[in-house]
Amino acid sequence: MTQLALFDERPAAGPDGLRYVGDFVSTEAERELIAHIAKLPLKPFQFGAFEGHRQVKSFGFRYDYTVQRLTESDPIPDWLQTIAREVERFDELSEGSIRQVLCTDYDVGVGIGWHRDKPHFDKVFGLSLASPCRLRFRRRKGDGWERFALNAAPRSLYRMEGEARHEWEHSIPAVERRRYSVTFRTMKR
Ligand SMILES: O=C(O)CCC(=O)C(=O)O
Repeated sequence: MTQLALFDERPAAGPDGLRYVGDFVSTEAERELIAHIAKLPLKPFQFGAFEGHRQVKSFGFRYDYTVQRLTESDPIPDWLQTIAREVERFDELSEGSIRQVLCTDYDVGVGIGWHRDKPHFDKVFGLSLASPCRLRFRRRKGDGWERFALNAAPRSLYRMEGEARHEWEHSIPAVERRRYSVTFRTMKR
């Protein structure tokens, strides 16, 4: 499923631990993934008493903000296992390292605010589908912020580990066209 990379490197001046590759999946695989995601019982992201505008479905585990802990979710289905194995090979991880998968549907005008992923997870990979987004990064520097942004093209994959994952926050401003993403996470030992 992996295609010839447009580039596969730490983007110039980007945070350490950020890796990006274009055309990680083919247009056909992208269509199939979107068709699968569209059939999922997606629900608005629950943040305690608040609801986000993006629609999500977790597999493997999900973080429950009400009880503030990780809870088990439905097992990762075969169609996501296949792509999870591709992601593991891309980052030379052992098979089965990815134990959490999150499918997200961002309607037009929806984004995600500044955050770091929960500490229970280790490496984080994001597959972008259907439309591009601006993946923004920031970390404290003196009284201000050090900033970086990456244009994540449809079918591309990014990886966050090390500083990009633990020191920098990331966010996505409101998307102009409907975007789907599949987030793959390994677990902290
Ligand atoms: O859609 C994406 O690529 C980012 C998702 C994300 O940051 C998250 O769900 O925590």
